[in-house]
Amino acid sequence: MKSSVTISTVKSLKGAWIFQDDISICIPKAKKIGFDGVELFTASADEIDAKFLQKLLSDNQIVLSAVATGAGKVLHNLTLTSPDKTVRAKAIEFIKRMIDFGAIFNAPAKIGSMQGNIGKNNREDALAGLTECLNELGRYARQRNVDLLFEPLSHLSTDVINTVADGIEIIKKAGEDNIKLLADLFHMDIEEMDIAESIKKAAGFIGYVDFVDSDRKPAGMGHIDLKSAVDALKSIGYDGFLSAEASPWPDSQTAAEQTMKTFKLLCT
Ligand SMILES: [Mn+2]
Repeated sequence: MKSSVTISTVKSLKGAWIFQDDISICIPKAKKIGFDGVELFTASADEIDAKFLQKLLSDNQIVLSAVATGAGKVLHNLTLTSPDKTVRAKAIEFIKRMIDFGAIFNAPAKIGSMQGNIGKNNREDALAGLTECLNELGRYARQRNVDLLFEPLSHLSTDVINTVADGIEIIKKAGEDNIKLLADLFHMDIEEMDIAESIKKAAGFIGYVDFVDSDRKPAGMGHIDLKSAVDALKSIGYDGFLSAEASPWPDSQTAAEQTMKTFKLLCT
């Protein structure tokens, strides 16, 4: 398994990112602590110059593990379950640009909060629309030789897809085998009966793991049984990234170091 750490370049937002600053500052820090990769949350796909990022990555001998698409919702109000067809089309375009950007670095795009919320709209229509969007985006990603990551979120964040089982079901319906499940341990702690059992049932589907503890604390600073989760990942032969998508608690540097300590203890 490989380690990664989240970097947000959007200073106006508060969220579960270990680092929140310019990539020229954060990437060397991530390398120094020992991470194999960095995950980026940016306002849009054209915020960062790809050549600049390429140079930073190669100078620091570190890779881009994934790109997040959540800014499409939080900054631009776009979701894949909007009843408004124009909004859905814009959401798809936003994600396609992120797929393009990630693909330069062989990094998949993450779809989490872009699934939106159904609220009082028709659930069947919303899920059918989401399935269609995932199919289109999965095919788009495949043409660029990258996976697409779909993430169930807890009911505190969405009423669309909350559990690993429902995530697998919609991925199967979308019908593209490069669409992988993103297992976020924070969301799973809220929604799953037994995190390790759910991981085992998701064998073959998991393409990325958000490595985080309860209440979005850095791994090792909460009450999730991370050892049993990691052992379950080992048992299904998972060899992808464990990405620290956690609060910078008590501060970025400590959160990053604590995550790395936990990663080394459990995963190597
Ligand atoms: Mn997540």
